[in-house]
Amino acid sequence: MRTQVAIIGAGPAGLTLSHLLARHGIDSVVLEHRDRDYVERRVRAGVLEQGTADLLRASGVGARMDREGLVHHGIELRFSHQRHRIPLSDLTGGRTVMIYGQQEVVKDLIQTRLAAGGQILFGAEALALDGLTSAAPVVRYQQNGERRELRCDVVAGCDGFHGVSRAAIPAGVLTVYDHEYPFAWLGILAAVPPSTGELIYAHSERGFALHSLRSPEISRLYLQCRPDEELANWPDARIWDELRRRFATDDGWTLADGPILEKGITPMRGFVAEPMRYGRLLLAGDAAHIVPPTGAKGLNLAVGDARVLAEALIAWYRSGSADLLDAYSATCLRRVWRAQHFAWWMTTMLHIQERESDIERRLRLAQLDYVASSTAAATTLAENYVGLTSI
Ligand code: RFL
Ligand code: PHB
Repeated sequence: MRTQVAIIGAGPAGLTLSHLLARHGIDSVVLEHRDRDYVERRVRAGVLEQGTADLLRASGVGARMDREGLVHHGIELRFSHQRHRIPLSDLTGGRTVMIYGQQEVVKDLIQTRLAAGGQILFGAEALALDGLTSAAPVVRYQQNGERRELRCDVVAGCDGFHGVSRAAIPAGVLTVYDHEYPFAWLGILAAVPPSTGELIYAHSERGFALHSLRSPEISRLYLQCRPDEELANWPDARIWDELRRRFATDDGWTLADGPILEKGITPMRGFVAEPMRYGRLLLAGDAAHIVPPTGAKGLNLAVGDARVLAEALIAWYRSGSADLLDAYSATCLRRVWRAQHFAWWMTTMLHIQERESDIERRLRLAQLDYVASSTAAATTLAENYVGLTSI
């Protein structure tokens, strides 16, 4: 089989890329290791930056998001039992975020691609990439127990952190920056109306907690835990009890509980591999970088990479100019490092560390107090959270 762009991975990066390319008549085949049901059910991110929502809308996949997604104009920071609203829209000239589950974005993109005759091969695992420094790369993959080849002009490695694409780059080419944060998030999806209209990022002496949501009936909550924590130690009652303690305020705010539909533990990591290109292989999304989820940036970076890569490939096919492709890695990395810093800043401001000193604890509270009371500091948070337009 032959295509113009071989895309490995049907996550947000790969699907967005395939969709944007198709709108400009560029042919791609998406290879996805998992089955369709699995990728459409995988619960992950929920916050779309204004620019991500705009891109989906402008490219014709935003209709259901606009019907079912929830537009938010602010978030709450909670610490020392007090609540502080960060008015995102007021601080950013009216920009907003959209609450819409990543798996809903994935569903919309898959449906649009298949309806347009696009090829997404589910259950197709890429095994090896060859000829990446030639003009005719080959992706070797396996589907239904059979080994096959996909020939192409370029390979887009959109296969997430554990995929084969980054691993196909010879040793010594990439510079890797990697940091494992000394904590994880225990996340739940619960069938209970959210106890809040806006997301709550809470810091308490027991650790971080986040109240997010998916719909008027479904809440999504997270709490900081140890990276080696086992779910078996967290029966539902303990989770709700711990969340209640971390969200406690002086004004008697209450957290409603309900049946837990899903729970999972996510380790937290900061990771960047540079450059995001090797010959005819271009990495996009989690294949090239991971951010801790506290900044709500991972999905947005994946979609951002896909946008930049689509523009570069469209220019290359149209005019033969490789200028944008040559600039691809540097263009993306500037935004990636901004997000990496923001995610680190939010994470260190909101989480507690084991064995931290009194001065570290007080410095964090001073930082939180500054963000809650200074327009300049709150604007820094707000413009990064909704997504910077200049980068
Ligand atoms: P994905 O979504 O991991 O998709 C990669 C796809 O590649 C497939 N694959 C292969 N296919 C074929 N052959 C192979 N050899 C393959 N190896 C892998 C996989 O099956 C998969 O389908 O990567 P992508 O597209 O780069 O998207 C990245 C995002 O998924 C990720 O950054 C976000 O989910 C991160 N994230 C958040 N991001 C946000 O912007 N806002 C948030 O609010 C947010 N919250 C989160 C998050 C991630 C979380 N977890 C679970 C890691 C909350 C959590 C809890
Ligand atoms: C989510 O709704 O899953 C979510 C929201 C905000 C974050 C991370 C995850 O920072």
